[in-house]
Amino acid sequence: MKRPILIHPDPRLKKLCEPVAEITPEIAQLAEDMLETMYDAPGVGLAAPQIGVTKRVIVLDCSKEQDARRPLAMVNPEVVWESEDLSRYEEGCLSIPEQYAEVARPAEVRVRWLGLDGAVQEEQFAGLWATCVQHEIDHLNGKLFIDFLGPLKRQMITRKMEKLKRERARQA
Ligand code: K1U
Ligand code: ZN
Repeated sequence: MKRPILIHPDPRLKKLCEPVAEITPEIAQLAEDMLETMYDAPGVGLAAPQIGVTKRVIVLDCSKEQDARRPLAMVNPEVVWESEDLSRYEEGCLSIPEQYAEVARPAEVRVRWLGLDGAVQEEQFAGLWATCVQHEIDHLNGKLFIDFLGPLKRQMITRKMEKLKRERARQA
């Protein structure tokens, strides 16, 4: 089931999310809903707090070909290694529509997570996959890409989002 995506500013997007103690059918359903919501948006990643669930679950698929999808669902993901060299990428966020800004992050990261089968997995990511997985893990810690920007730029984007939310509320 597709779920509505929260728009910044929203207190649920600023919360430290709780670790998942056990992979239950509810967690598997949450991941499935998140993937459906992400593909529909469309986006390349989504974190549970973006649909109002403050649990440490993310999904991503940065594959380029539509017919070679690689959906990944990660429970309790953590970066266990990061490269010293940084890469800059123009980031977007489904909770901050139509706003983009360059963010510098480690170019490569190694991530450990729990799969939906309960097994621990580990993989090294580069390129957009590395940028996206770091962006999604930041969401689990209440951090948005605009938190990397200066206060003026951040405030300008926040005001635009407040206006967008007022307009959407009027249309509803
Ligand atoms: O977390 C999110 O809000 C999802 C976000 C992930 C992301 C994108 C770019 C850099 C870092 C993290 C998005 O998916 S924004 C939409 C987007 O990038 C996209 C949309 C359609 C096709 C390809 C990309
Ligand atoms: Zn985001």
